[in-house]
Amino acid sequence: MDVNQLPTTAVLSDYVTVCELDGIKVLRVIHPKATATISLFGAHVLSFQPSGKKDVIWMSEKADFSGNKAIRGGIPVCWPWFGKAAEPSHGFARSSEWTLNEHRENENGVIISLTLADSPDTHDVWPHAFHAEIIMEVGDTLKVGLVSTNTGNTPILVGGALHTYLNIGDISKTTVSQLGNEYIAAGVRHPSGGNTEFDQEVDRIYTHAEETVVVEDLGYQRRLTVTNHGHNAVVVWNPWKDLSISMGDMADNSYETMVCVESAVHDRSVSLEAGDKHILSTVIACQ
Ligand code: TA6
Repeated sequence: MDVNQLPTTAVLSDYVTVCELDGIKVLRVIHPKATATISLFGAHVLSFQPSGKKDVIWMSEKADFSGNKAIRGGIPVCWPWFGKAAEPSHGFARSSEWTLNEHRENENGVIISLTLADSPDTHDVWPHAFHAEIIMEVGDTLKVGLVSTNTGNTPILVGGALHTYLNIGDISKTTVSQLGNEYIAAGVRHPSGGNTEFDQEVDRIYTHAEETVVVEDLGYQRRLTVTNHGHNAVVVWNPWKDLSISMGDMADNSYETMVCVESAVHDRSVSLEAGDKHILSTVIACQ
């Protein structure tokens, strides 16, 4: 996606403009440290490129930007649950319209905060009062924090994931490491050597990963790191060929240049009493 080609609809500051991409409103950050695009639909980071480096975040060339379905690629915000714990899969946050709360900037980068609160629409799928905030810090690295607050009077259980799609040179020359000694796949626990390479579909929930997970990308001759907090799992996903072909919003061979490394609460195990907050975060760096 060439962010410079998108038509500008408003200028918010020296570094932040608003533009439109098909049916969605996008914040475009162009700063000496990095460029990024962030959709208000889903509070979704669409792109992040530190100055002088290749894109760090992968976006599907067939992604749907109509605002009618979740966007394939970027950093979907899966909340208030991960996966198929309830309907819709991965929660409703990634297909909700968020509100721009704040933008700030200095010589190190730009900070953008977006919020979502409960409404009659969210009560239809999840009958709870809440406030959610996504804080994105675009600079040499990309930091994304998801703050969940229980604004009701009864306890709530939340899970979710910052479902980051990383842009890599070649999946067959990529290793993800520091993943710990156990993963869950299709509901079954397996011992793990702590690394994974890819020659078939990988869809694993690593329950004991280190704080920083390393993605060694020989294709682009670079190393990406993903540092997580507030999570209880790191999910690693590559759909491989057959699943890519079956998905309408992925090109058949697109699995070759992406891998998801996700900061996740995979089991809705965060219990928030009235007024409590929880922060799930991820920091993505490129070396
Ligand atoms: O995080 C991995 C995963 O839950 C996979 O099981 C896979 O289906 C993927 O997310 C994408 O889910 P989506 O609902 O976006 O098609």
